[in-house]
Amino acid sequence: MTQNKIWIDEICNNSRYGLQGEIIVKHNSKYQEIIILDTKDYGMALMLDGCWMTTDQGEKYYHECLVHPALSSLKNPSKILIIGGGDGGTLRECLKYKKVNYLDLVEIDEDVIKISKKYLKSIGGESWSDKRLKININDGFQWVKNIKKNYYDAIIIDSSDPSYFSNKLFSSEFYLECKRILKKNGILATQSASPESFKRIHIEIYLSLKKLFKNCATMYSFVPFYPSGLWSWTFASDTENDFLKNNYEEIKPIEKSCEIWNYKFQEGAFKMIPSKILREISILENDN
Ligand code: SPD
Repeated sequence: MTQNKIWIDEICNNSRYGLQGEIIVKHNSKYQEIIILDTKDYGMALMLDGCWMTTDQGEKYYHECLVHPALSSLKNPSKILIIGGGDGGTLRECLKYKKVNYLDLVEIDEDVIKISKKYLKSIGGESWSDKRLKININDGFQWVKNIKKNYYDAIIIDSSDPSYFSNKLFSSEFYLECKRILKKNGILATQSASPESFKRIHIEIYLSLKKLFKNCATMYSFVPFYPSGLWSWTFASDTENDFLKNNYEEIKPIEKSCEIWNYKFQEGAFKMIPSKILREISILENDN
């Protein structure tokens, strides 16, 4: 790294989450400002419109938790939809499952994929050329409306935080379409923001999904440089059985390939619900 190091902060509410490094890319796409910062401790870091999306060294805390609770609970995770996921991390984790034979990745911003392929090689890597992958440059909300019912085994929503163009991906209307295009035993997984920095949004995501699906549960863990560090992922399905019970024979090699996720970690993370969140959810549920 040269001497041109600067600090870049994500400002969320009244707090800053900062990394020091050299700016490698600063580009305005049709949708957003894209920055790649070369940092000493976290490798390349991707920022979209002022929010940290991922870092070479921290991304596994996020992508492993988004994908494995969902895919490892399915007997036959064959057809998968990823909404967003332009850095390739969610894709990489999904492709670890041999039973996945088709994967649609729907990303609205083509430039995020182009830049990630070039500068975040350690994240997407070879996954981008996997024959099972079909990249669709499209709006995720429109995409789900146009798919026939009972189509996917899993839908994985790897969105940015709510903003003027990602808001729709947090709406009940969108979740209802997802439910329609999921197979009977299918599962939806979504990043569900920070219970600390985005408490209202976090609770809304859970309650919206809980209304629509028979089973719904949230797991909590840490993601470096995301606001407050404490993050969450919510899973929903209409199966009669507890979808959090893992019955997948490929699970051991997948656990071995992961840096963060394993089944025991998952069990704990689903129980790690902050008391204040439990209380608020219970009050809101009783109000309705
Ligand atoms: N605060 C950022 C939340 C973004 C979650 N998705 C990021 C994309 C990483 N694949």
